[in-house]
Amino acid sequence: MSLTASDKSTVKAFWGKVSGKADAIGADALGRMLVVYPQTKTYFSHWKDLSPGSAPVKKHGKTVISGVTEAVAKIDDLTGGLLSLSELHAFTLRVDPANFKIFAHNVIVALAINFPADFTPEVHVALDKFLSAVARGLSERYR
Ligand code: HNI
Repeated sequence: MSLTASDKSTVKAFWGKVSGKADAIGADALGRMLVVYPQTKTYFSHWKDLSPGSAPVKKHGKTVISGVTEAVAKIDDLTGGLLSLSELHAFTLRVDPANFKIFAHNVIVALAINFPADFTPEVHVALDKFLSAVARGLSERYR
């Protein structure tokens, strides 16, 4: 299902509220993913500590969520906007694209927990569609 104009403005408005806490959201989402879906740990085996709240989880959480923030800015052309990141994950990092959906789920959980009042069903569906579109964009270079 593609993002409607209303979904896009809902995502942008919500992200405006979240942006001050984006780094913490990224770290929370990444830490959760590594615990709940331990198969994702293989990509980060070069880190010293993969537990929630560890230095590398915080650092990389910040990196990944800044990619999501960029995607919000490029919401009208996610396929084009995410091409180089897709290329990196496909050919250099060799991340199985199934993991993009897993990460999206963890971002949703982290957002719902940290912004319970703002996380209305309308925000939930708009974010779900947006993060699915991000996962699709990141998967573009795999085929
Ligand atoms: Ni991802 C590096 C963005 C999902 C594994 N990733 C990055 C970087 C960005 C980024 C930005 C840094 C690029 C650079 O150095 O130029 N990653 C994103 C985004 C998503 C995502 C926006 C999803 C929304 N990445 C994932 C997932 C996995 C993943 C789901 C694996 C489970 N990414 C990596 C790995 C690296 C990485 C591995 C390199 C990290 C390192 O420490 O070397």
